[in-house]
Amino acid sequence: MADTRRLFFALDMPAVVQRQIVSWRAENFPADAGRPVAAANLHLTLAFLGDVSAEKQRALSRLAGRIQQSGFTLTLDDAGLWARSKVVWLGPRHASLGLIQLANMLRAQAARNGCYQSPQPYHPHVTLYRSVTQSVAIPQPNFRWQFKVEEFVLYESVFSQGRTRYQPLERWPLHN
Ligand code: 2AM
Repeated sequence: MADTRRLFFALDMPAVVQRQIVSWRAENFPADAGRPVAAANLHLTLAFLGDVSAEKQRALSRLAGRIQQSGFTLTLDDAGLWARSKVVWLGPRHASLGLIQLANMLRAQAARNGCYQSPQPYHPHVTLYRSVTQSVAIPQPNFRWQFKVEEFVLYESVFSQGRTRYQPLERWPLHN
């Protein structure tokens, strides 16, 4: 679409956790399990906005800046397969209240500004593989990655030269 950008709000992951996830993935899945998400692209989406005009981006960005919320701890201790969307994911077994509140706020602001929001409940997750092969088995989640979330980020999804890259556009702190 002309003059729009594909945007989403998400949580960044510390580079050290991205690396640990990628080595766990290499040790626990066969090479042909699916299309692995690049380490630098591992993130947890809060609200997907779709293709957004500059004007709508400004409005959503202003609203995001008004959010007053405390930081929280994110724990990734679960993994699963969504067979229909052919995705292998990591996520929290129990999402913290802070995470759910932040995602709900951003999703509500997006919906009020005309960004379609799926009626499906919010399932916080980090996509690990796309286009998974039918037979992929999910290993026991024998991991527990945990980190403090102190900001959230507006990303643009940029597709060029056959690759998708997530470009951070703006960041907002969560308060202590
Ligand atoms: P996914 O990893 O589960 O595919 C950038 O594409 C981010 O936005 C990804 O985290 C992706 O989630 C999410 N996303 C893409 N399309 C979406 C949609 N229609 N609804 C919700 N999230 C979406």
